[in-house]
Amino acid sequence: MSYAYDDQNIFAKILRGEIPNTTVLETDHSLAFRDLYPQAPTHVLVIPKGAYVSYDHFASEASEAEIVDYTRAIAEVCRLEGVALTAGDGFRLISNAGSNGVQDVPHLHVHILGGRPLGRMLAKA
Ligand code: DGP
Repeated sequence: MSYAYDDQNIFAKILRGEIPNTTVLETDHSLAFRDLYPQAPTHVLVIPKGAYVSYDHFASEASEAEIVDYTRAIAEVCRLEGVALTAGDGFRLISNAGSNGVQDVPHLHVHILGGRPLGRMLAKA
């Protein structure tokens, strides 16, 4: 079965310029912008410009150029936000997928969270 991508999702609209965003970094294949509802002092979303639903979709089907660009963009945002381990106190990278992952926006995004201690990875259900 193939991955189904809905081009009416909010991040597709951001990529088309239909909805504003606060950009942190733009590269050939990736865009990083501030989360509208930040849950930590640093809360940046990084998305590929291509139409990918989830991390497994991207990792399976994206070109090597897209994968390299996206991976490096994430590292660059960590550096720009001062949370990279070269100078900062660290961060958490989260990518939710599907209903069990509680993914609200069906366009691949990683959350980069930092700027305060983030507690344990998962709350007890
Ligand atoms: P997730 O549950 O992993 O799909 O997270 C989606 C995130 O997207 C959530 O933290 C809030 C954020 N978000 C939703 N709508 C917008 C928007 O219009 N602009 C921005 N910048 N972020 C949004």
